[in-house]
Amino acid sequence: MTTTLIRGGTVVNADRELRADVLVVGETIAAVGPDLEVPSGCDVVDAGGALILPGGIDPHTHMQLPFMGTVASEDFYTGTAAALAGGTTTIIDFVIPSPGQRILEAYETWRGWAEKSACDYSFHVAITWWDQSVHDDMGMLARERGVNSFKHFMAYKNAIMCDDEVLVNSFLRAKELGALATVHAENGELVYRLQQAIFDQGIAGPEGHPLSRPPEVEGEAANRALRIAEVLGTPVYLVHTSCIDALEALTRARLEGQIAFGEVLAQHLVFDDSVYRNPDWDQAAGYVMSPPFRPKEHQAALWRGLQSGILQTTATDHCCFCVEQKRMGRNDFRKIPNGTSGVEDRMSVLWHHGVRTGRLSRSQFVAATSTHAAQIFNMYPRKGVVAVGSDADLVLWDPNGSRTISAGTHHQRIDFNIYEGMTVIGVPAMTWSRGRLSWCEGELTAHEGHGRYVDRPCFPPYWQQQMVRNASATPTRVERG
Ligand code: URQ
Ligand code: ZN
Ligand code: ZN
Repeated sequence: MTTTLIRGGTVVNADRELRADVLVVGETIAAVGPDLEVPSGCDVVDAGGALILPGGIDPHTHMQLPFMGTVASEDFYTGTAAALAGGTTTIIDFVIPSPGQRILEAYETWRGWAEKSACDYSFHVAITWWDQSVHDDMGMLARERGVNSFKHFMAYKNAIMCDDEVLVNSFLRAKELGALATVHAENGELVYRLQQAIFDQGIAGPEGHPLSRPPEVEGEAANRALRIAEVLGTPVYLVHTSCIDALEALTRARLEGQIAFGEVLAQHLVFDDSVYRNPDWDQAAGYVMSPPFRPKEHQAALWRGLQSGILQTTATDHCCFCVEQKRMGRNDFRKIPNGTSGVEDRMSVLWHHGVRTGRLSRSQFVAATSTHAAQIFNMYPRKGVVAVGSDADLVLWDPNGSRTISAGTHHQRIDFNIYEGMTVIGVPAMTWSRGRLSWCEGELTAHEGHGRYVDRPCFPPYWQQQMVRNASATPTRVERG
């Protein structure tokens, strides 16, 4: 069993910073404090004043996802290895059953794919259709497989889109189980019609993508999902919140005491819709993801959402399609596989554009890249904090180190990088996954199969009471009406 003492650093947790050494014994943090004794046979790492952070948690990835007629190029080994190179030590990916496919069968398939992961992983399970078997399988997954979050795509008509009947059935079931409903909030019917109208006008290039998914389309769906959750008393989590319209709906919900959370992608905080006007087709198509990148004013609002706590987590929606795959939509933007990369770049991008600009404190950075995701998805304090007894998922963070992001040097399995040429200050010097050094000063020593599945228990009865209280509040509202 290895023992490592990380000496002379500053531990940064979501609640505070402290000058402290960190002792790791095997896979667990054994001690945190100043001037720790050096056990015999212990490896000593001199932090040299650098920061010791909890390993990043990316609550939104899609490794090797079969989607839009192709398969995402990143697999669970290469993607988790790249995550470790960027300071992320846990991902939450998605089981996405085809409509009509037994949920449990899809879950077992994804579990098989993920066994090669180099860092720890968990799964949200998407509900893409409904019958009694879905109801029953949700119960089994929640009670026996550590699934406490069920995903709902309100976009992607004629594929994985949920209508209101599926949303209501599934949200109710999630509430019964003490689970979270997570949502991709775009009105898929409107997207479908707008895509058709724009294409019929002769706009076939990537510039048609954002035109077919304006902020109103996300705002409507976000508000609908939040209201359905409010009426039913189901805790809800909006993934990749990208615009003011969705942010306003989330703000209202939270101010009314609803159990509602929001996620923002690192890329939505730094890119705007000008990327789609690039005359180079491949360049513009590389940014096709949903929801699309927005006009700049939405970016500023998203930063304020993160600073003020309306948005709690950051993610990447890491879903890689190489240039050749993107070219499937060469003559029709509707056929460009939706998705962008970023699992290796999220932490540095957020440090550079968040902490170094003064938008986020170092503790807020830790909260947004690790702790909040651990708490919301019930992995805390096993994950998301540098504390005795927690998994030794640690990052030695060099706040002054820099790197220029490039497909030529990244570890992600994709032949371009949306951040190409961006120089960021703030980089992971070393990354440990459950005590195993996997990234050190530019050398990646990730180990295929090292990662473990993370059980995420459903929420305790107190949380369910909360939901009941919310639901019971509804009749009062009706009386007032
Ligand atoms: O919608 C998602 O989250 C998946 C299918 C990735 N693609 C994307 O454009 N966001
Ligand atoms: Zn999505
Ligand atoms: Zn996604």
